[in-house]
Amino acid sequence: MTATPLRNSTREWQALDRAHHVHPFTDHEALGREGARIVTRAEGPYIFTSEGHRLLDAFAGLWCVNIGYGRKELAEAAYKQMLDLPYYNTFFKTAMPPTVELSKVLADLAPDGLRHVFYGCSGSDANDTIVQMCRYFWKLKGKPSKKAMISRQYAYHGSTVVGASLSGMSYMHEPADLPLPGFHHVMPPYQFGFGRDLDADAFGRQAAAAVEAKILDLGPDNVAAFIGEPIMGAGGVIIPPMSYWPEIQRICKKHDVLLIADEVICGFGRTGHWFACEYFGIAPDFMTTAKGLTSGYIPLSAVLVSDRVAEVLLAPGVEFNHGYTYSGHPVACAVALENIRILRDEHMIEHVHDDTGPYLAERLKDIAGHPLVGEARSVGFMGAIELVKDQATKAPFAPVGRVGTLCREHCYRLGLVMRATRDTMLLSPPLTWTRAHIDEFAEILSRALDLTQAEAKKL
Ligand code: PXG
Repeated sequence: MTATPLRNSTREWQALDRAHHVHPFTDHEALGREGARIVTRAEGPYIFTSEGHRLLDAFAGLWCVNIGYGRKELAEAAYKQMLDLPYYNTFFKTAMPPTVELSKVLADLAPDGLRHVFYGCSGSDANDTIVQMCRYFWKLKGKPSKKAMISRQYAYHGSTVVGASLSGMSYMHEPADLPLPGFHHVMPPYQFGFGRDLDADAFGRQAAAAVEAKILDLGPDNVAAFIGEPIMGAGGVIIPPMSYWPEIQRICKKHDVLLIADEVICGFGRTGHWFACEYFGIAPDFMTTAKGLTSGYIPLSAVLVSDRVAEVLLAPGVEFNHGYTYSGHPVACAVALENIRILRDEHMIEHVHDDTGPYLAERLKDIAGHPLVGEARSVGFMGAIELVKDQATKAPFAPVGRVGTLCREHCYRLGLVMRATRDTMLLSPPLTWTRAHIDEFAEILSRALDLTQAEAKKL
C-alpha cells in the first residue's frame, strides 16, 4: 500500500472537503457554495491559507493558541515524549512522569484549595466528568436528590449531550431535544443586553439573584451545582459586573450548592491572570480547563477538583468508575508542561496584564467611537464590540446576526480573523500580540467597520 499523495490545489481540497467532511456548527449548503478556506500553516500571530493569504488571527484559533503559532519547543516536547513513551493508560494503578509532573504544576498554579486534577481531551468531556463528580459527591454525602444543574442562557460548556445541556444556546438544544431533564438556565449577567438602565453593581446583584431564585424554585435539596464561565466566551464575551461572582459564591455557600468555574477560555492568561477566578476573587469547587492548557497544540483538558470534593471522592472504600482512554495522555501532558513553562518564563500573562491588555482597551475605546459600535469592552485579551443600528439608542439590527457576519467577512478580506456572535464581534488574540499587532488589528477593523456600515445602510 502506498501513502496517499499530498494534494496541492485549493480546488481539490475544497472538493474533497465538500464530499466527505462534516464540519461542526456549519451551514453545509453555504460551505458547498463558497468552499472551505484551507488553512495550511501559521507563524506567530498569523495564519496562512492555501491561496497564500496571510491573516492576523485575532481569535487565536478558537480561543486557544495563547502562546502563538510556530513554537518549536512544543513540537520537540511531543516528539521526545513520543519516542520515550507515546502512550500508556492511567487506569490500573499506573501513571507516567509528565502526567504526574503536570498535576503538581497545575495544583500549584490553580487558586487555593484546588489541588487535585482529572484529565480528559476536551472541555466538553471535562464538564461531563464534573457533572458526574457532583452527582456522586452528593450521593456519598447522603443527599442523592441533589442532582439539578443550574447554568445560564448564552453559556457555552461543550457539545456532548451533557455539554450541550449545560450550554444555554437554544439552537444547540432544538436539534436533539435538549437539555436533558434536570439542566436549568437562568439569565446571564449581560448588562449591554439586559440591564443598561441599571448601575453595574445593582445589575450584577440582580443577575445573581436569578440564580438564588432558581435554587429556591427547585428546592436547595435538589440542586447539585451552579456552573458558569467567569467571563462568558462564545455567548459574546459577556463580562459580569464585579458584584456578580462574589454574590454567586455567597448564594452557593448559603444553599450548599457546588460552584463550578468553567475556565476553558478564561484560563491560562486570557484575562491577564492565570485564571479569571483570581480576577473576580472566587474560590470554586471545580475548575474546568482545556484550550490554553496546551495552547491548542494538542487536545487536553484538566478538571481541577477542590479539597472539599476530593476528600469525599478519594475517601477509603470509594471508587469513581469513570475515565477516558486518553486520561493523562503523556504526550499531551508533556506539551502542556512546555506550554506552561513558556507562559511563565516569557512573562506573557504579566505582559497582557501590565501593558498590552490596557493598550488593547485603549484602542477599543477609539473603536467605540465608530457610529456602528454600541459598546466595546475587554478584560486582558478577551474583548467584544457590539454593532448597533443606532449608536445613541443602542437599537439592534434586525434580523440579528446579518451585520455581524458581514463585518466578519470584511475583516477576512482585509486580512483579519474575528468571530461574530449575533451582531457582536469577538476578540481573543494570542497573548503574544505586541502593541504593533494591536494597531494592525485596530486599523483593519476600522476599515471593516466602514465597509460594513456602508452596506448595512442598504439592508
Ligand atoms: N467550556 C467553554 C467555556 C468553552 O468555551 C467548551 C467548554 C467545550 O470545549 P471543547 O474542547 O469540547 O470544544 C468550550 C469550547 C465558539 C466556540 O464558537 C467556542 C468553543 C468551542 C467551539 C466553538 O466560540 N468553546
